[in-house]
Amino acid sequence: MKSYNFSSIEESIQNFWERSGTHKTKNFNGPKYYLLSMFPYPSGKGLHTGHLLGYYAGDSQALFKKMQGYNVLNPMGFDAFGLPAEQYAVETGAHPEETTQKNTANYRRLMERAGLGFDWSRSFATTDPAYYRWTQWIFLQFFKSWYNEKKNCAEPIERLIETIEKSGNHHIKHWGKEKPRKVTAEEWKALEKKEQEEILSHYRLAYLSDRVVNWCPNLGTVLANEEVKNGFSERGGHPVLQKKMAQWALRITPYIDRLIEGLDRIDWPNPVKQMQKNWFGRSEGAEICFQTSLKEKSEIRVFTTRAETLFGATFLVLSPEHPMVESIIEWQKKAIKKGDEKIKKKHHHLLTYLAACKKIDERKQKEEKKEISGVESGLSAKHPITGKWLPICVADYVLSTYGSGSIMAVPAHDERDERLAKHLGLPIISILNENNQLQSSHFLDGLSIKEARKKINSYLEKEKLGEPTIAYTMHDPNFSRQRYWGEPFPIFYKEGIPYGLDEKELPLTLPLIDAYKPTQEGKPPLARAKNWKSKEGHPLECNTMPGWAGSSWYFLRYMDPNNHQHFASKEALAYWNQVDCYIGGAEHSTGHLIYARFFTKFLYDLGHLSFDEPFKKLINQGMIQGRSAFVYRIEGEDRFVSHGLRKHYKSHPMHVDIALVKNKKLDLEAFKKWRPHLKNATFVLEDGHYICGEEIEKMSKSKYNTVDPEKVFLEHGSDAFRMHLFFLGPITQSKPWSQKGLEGIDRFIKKLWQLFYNQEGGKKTLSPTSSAEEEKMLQKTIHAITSYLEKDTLNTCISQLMMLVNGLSKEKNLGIESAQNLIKLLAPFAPHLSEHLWQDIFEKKSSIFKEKWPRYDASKAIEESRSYVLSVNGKKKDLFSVPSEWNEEKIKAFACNHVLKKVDKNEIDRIIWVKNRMVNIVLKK
Ligand code: ANZ
Repeated sequence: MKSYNFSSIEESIQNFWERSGTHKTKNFNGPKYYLLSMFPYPSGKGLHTGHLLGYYAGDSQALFKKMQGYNVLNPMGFDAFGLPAEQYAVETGAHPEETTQKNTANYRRLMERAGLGFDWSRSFATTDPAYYRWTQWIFLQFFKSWYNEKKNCAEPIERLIETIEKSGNHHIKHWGKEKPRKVTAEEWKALEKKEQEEILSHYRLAYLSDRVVNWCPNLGTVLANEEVKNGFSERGGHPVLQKKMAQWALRITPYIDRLIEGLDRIDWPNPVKQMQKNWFGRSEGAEICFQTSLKEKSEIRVFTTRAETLFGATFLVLSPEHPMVESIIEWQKKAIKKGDEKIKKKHHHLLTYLAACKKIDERKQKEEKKEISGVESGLSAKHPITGKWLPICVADYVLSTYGSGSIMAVPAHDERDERLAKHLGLPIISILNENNQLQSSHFLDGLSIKEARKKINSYLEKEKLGEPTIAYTMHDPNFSRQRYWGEPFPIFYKEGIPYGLDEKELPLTLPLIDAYKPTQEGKPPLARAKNWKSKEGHPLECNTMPGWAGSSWYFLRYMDPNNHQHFASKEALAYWNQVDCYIGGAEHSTGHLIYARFFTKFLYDLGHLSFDEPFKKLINQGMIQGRSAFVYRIEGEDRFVSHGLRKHYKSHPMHVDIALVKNKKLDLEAFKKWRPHLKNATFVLEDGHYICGEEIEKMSKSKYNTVDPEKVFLEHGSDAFRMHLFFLGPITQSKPWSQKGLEGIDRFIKKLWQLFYNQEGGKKTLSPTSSAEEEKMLQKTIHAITSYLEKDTLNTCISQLMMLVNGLSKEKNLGIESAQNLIKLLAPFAPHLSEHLWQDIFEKKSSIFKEKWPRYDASKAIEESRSYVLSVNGKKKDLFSVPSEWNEEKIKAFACNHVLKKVDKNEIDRIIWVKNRMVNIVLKK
């Protein structure tokens, strides 16, 4: 081969890998390393450069670990349930599985073309029934478990039933907002099955709850918040209403403290840990009880983190959705009947206010403008200590989803309370003096804030007026979707009560249906299936699971993907254990990475895993940004001005396809072809060229700045692509694509090629020995690349390789050992080329990845030596050189040894050492 022909080399090496099973991983084979890249959703658009950066980074690490002697697991699969395939099905009637299979095959083809060393024998898609059988099985475990607060872990629901049978449920903590009915052991035994089930549902970790959802009647589906824009569906622009529906939820709340604690034990980027903490939004405070004059449900419990301000509370505020609001309306109606004119007015205000609050878009706008609004209800509540009556208001700055959905307003010390107090003309009492000590606060007067908080909290607890509480911003996530393309729930209903299917009946596969849309009555698509019933004829659940069901545990399945008895065998789980390094985009910081940790902790509680954190180390790859190109159209004309001459014209920029631009110069003919309506356009040139403007933006088709990986494979090869992506900058940073840099990599590869092949394509002769200079260069590079790989700084690995190749190019006759070490160092970064050189130059039959990573030998890496004059009694006798890092003692000893043949050791009186100059041996007189 005369010159580097990447396309034939890459093809034949990929065939070799496939034939010889180079990247296949066996279980239980020495020390392990589990490297995982986040699996993609196989969309119709195909792989993009950003994906590839992450996969390449993971792959190079995997290859490196392999050569270091680890048994490496580096798998890939597909997260294939989801909306785009379903939408396509709705539009075309094609089964989503067809689209999914087509896209999956395309992704795999591209990944193979990219030379990624995944073990495809372990691959699966979350849509495979053999996989989702276990997703359903895990859901059943959630359904069949509860959270035992005393043991702080999940347990089978049978343990709960045993406890209730013994001593009722009075002392058992439940986690939901709605309270379960409290029963004694005797009462429990007397209950009907249905009633018992109702109680248990308050404890199960998968449970049904009425949730307010975005319901779009025209589309007949529930939409995620992101799919609603200003009260209308993003797709189709139909009105969206808030509607209560029974939805499955997973009880994550009992796990939040453990999820926070676990963050201290994992090597993850700090921003991700912080984002998760913010998402949980843990806040320690107290709930304080206020009584109203209502007969039923007369109590309001407010959540506060500032209990010491209790004497500064001058009114209470309920969120518009607070259940007490309905009772207040009833109370108002009664008062109006009795002729209370004041309440009549307040009633009217309240109804108008509540109607306004239902319009989500208006509410959002208000939030953005930080406007405060609210109304007085006319009802009051009694201060638990002073007994004063405080007005109860309704205002939407109090969120129904946080704490208890109601607050005590302390307008002197809280800004929003103050604004509402002024708006409604309610009193403001300051309870802090200039020294920040409590005042106007009865038995708290004179105390510091900290002391006062402690005192009031213990007082409230003792008097049963309140209790310490922890509030979280995060809620139990909704696990139901009204869609077709998701896992069916292994649940059937008997007399309206949900029951789990027998595990032996799994997988419950998706039924065939006539159209992938809701029924006319607005039931989910699965309701269209004929005979969607359990074996006994009970109706099956018609919702399906959300996209994140399958992605929350997939890393466990790769360990043992073909197991039919269990989601993975105990041995495989114990051997592969945690993922050692997980690579993926930062957009998954809160969703996926919280749910995967949650599932892991749950499976750990049930004894299925021996670890409770899934990913030991996490790396977020940065984004590859696009380098957009612009032309400047002169206003009102079909004329364009070159970038440097813009100041002379009034013009506006227009994106131009980067394929038409080389070194900032626009190909005018190609441009006219690209935009035929501008074929008569003229151009104001500078130095004979049209120079485009440039800007770094997100890569996107609409900005004409995308880089098609297939084109790069075709024009430069995948090894060049990989090294170029690394060389762009640190993997964790976002950085712009550079076409020029890619050409630099081509030159580097060419230079490397020429170390081994002459102009005619013949192999160069290698010397049996390597020169000291070569060895020095190699050892330095081994040391550098090894430590950079450990630190994941792949960009510097490439520059080290470049320096090495430059250095070696100056040597006349490359030594065999140096050449072999060079190829090994190159292997994780240019796997095809290295494999080719290994087999062609050294006529090896087995893969380079079976070779050991070169070992750093410090003694050969000596940077420089120092020469010293050796004198005896001040007379110059000899010259000698020693490694520069030697210390005084070592040099003196060396010098002595040097002269010992000539003089007796006992004759030496003393030794004088002058740094970097001389050693003078003074003999006894
Ligand atoms: C009295 C008080 C006095 C408060 C004061 C603050 C300052 P974090 O730290 O975020 O947990 N609050 C409670 N529930 C709320 C809800 N559903 N919607 C809006 N605000 C709510 O904040 C807790 C504080 O936010 C609580 O403490 C409560 O107001 C308010 F000088 O109670 B505070």
